[in-house]
Amino acid sequence: PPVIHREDYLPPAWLIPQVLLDFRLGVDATHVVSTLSVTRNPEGNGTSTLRLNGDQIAPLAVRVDGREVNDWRLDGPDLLVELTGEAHSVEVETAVNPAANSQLMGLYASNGMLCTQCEAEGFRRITFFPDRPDVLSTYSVKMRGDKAQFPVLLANGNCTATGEGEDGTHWAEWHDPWPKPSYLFALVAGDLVANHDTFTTMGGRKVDLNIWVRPGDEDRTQHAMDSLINSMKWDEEAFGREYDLDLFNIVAVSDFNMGAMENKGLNVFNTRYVLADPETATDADYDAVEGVIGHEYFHNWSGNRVTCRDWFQLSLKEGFTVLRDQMFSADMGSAAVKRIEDVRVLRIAQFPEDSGPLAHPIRPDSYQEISNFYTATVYNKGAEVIRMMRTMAGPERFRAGTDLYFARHDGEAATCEDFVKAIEDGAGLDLTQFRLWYSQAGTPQLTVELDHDGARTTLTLTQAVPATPGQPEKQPVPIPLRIALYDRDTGAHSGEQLVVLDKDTGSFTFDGFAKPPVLSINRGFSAPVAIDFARANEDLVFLAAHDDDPFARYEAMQGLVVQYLVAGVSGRLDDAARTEGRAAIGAAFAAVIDDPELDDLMRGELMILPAETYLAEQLLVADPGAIHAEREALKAWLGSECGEGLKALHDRAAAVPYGRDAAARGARKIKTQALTLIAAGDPAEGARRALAQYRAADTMTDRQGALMVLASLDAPERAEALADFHQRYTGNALVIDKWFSLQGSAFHPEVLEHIKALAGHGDFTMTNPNRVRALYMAAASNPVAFHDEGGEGYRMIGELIRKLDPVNPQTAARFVPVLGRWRRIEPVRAALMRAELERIAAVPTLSRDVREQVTKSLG
Ligand code: B3K
Ligand code: ZN
Repeated sequence: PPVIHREDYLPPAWLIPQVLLDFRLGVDATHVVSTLSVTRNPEGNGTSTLRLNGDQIAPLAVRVDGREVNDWRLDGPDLLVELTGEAHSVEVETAVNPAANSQLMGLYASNGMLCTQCEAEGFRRITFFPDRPDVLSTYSVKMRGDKAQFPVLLANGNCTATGEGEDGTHWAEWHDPWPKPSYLFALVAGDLVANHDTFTTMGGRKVDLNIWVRPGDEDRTQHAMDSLINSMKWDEEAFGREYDLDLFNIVAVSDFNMGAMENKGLNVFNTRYVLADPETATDADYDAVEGVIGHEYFHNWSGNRVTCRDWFQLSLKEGFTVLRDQMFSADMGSAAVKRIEDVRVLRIAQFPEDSGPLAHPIRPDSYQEISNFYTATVYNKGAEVIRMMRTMAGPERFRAGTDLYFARHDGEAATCEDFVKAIEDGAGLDLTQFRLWYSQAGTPQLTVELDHDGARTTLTLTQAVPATPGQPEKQPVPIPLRIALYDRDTGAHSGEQLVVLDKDTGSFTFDGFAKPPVLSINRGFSAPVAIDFARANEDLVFLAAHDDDPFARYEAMQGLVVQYLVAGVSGRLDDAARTEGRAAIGAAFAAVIDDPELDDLMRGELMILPAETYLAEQLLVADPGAIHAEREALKAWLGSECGEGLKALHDRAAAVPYGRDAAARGARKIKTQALTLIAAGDPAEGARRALAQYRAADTMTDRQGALMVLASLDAPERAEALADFHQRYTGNALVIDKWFSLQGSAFHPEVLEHIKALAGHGDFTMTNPNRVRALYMAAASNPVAFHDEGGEGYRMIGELIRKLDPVNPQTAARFVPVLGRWRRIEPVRAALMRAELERIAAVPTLSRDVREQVTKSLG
């Protein structure tokens, strides 16, 4: 497949100021007439050929200025039309079969309704069009369909007219006044009901808000509506951004490739990010709904009003919008906990990407299939990069920078460079060297040394950006580090400072400490780097107890555990070191369990042990079996060492009544954290308590937490609870997803057998991405299942990829990176993983999506 390079960008030869779309809707056949006003782009190359992209569609008729023409040509999937003048009307007819569209890109059917997904290149599966984000048009849409089958007809913008047709049909016309690229087009037709509310913007515009769901689901939409209203208000206050239409529609669909889509005025959502009530959604689900509703809403400015010039600029909208949704969620709840969660996601999902065969800069240089670049790097590292600019500028100057960015580029298709320039000009920063964060892949490795001599303390920092595919040599990047130095005796520091390391190595000196101070570094995770700093357990215990930066406190706890476990799996722990390491962790843990100053949400965070993938990341070559065993052994030790404290914590939390406030949510969080460790230390006690928690549960948080613990136990209570759960929630797809997922993630000795049985269960289907992910993403992230010594887990994922690829290539490609990690895994497993990739590569009919990921993973 051809490789597309960022350097080859050329402006479009033709522009399309206006589009008229006429749909005759049917689940098996939808007929589309598209009328484009076409004008020559003065900035284009002057060609007379109009290239309209297509994908698995055929032109039924082509008309230029009203007359049918026959001299059009096909170039692969694209339609080429010769134009003689400067401006023409070009009309193309196509027909598509939504029911047969299992890729869920373009126009497809989901539960009898019709909906669209166009980002990045789905519009070309509906009609022929210059399907690139720098062609902006105003859209008028007319759709006609059976009134009983499709009582609700929605598209972008405002509804301008409706009417009844003959033989039970009706129609609606929609007009979106804001020019947009084709990837933001959307249409929905189906039997839907709305939760309706209104919002009045800061400028006094009254906006109608609707959250559309299938009849019966409307009682689970209030949290989404509250989140939407909070988002609209927050964006006015935090970024000065006001909504710009009289209507905002959200539609929930069950078959969806990702989380949600920010189509102008008509966001389409995966049901899992809309529907929530205490009986069926966990507290984490509530947070995810709030975050995704915010994310898509914020795209209205960062993405829609200012869009991307080309897909290499994806992080322009995604990195910035992730930062905005993170800031929003931080303001809505606990900022400290939110930061810890975001860093955990970055470390689990993005660090491995950055150190593997698929590593790419946040602004990639080339791609074969753009769908493969909706990654944790573009999204989450992209957000971290912009967050660093904010840290260096401070909040007010950063805001001046974003104001300038929106003012300068409103209505345009912009580049990452435009964003950096606007922040540079508006915030008054010199970002010359900082731009390397956009062009270099790889997580910078920072080595820290702290020397104390007399009254002078010297901090020496050394950075190295690792080589990544296609980038053997790297330059040093500016690394902004928030630091504090603690006096050991007073337990206080004299103020936080920002140091920026912009060379390979740099030294910073500090005076006034009689004894060597304790360094708190990268506070708030001010830079997305990996830190190598060998420190005494004593210092980490000190910070875990004293640090006034909550992230740094969490980091100290993690550091204690990471140092211990990594030493353990590397065979570097003799009996004495093991005893000392455990004692330090046990003491820190006991302090966390008891500390009356801690709120329970934060306590719950501090009790989460580092993930196995993150531990593997610390090793050049990892043995997943050894990591799992060492981590489980520590859990068991902690569970019995702190057993009494954990049981008391579990009892206290179980007595807190239901509420949505931080205290009640915190209680639910520590309830399951405590239960997990109790079960590790004493499985029988764990099973007993888990079953009691399961039976008494008045929320999904408690019920799922208990069931998760039971699912990993070889106890009689396990089967009983799993059967009850399935029967209780039959018919509720999102909860049945949980049932699949928690069995796929279980650390159960027979988990592979369980997964095989679940794949044959009547509720399993390959055509629903949520269901596929529920079972198989759980399996692929479960070290016991995936890294099974005999290679059974690798074969299972390999087989899934081969089976899923013809159905839904985008979702299939998402499973390749776990196998692509083989170079960092011990040789026996590595060979099995590689063999599985080769088996996939041998399939001649692979999609472009899977082909690109597999080739790069083997390369
Ligand atoms: N912009 C969409 C992602 C579309 C992915 C298409 N493969 C969702 C989001 O980031 O808001
Ligand atoms: Zn986004």
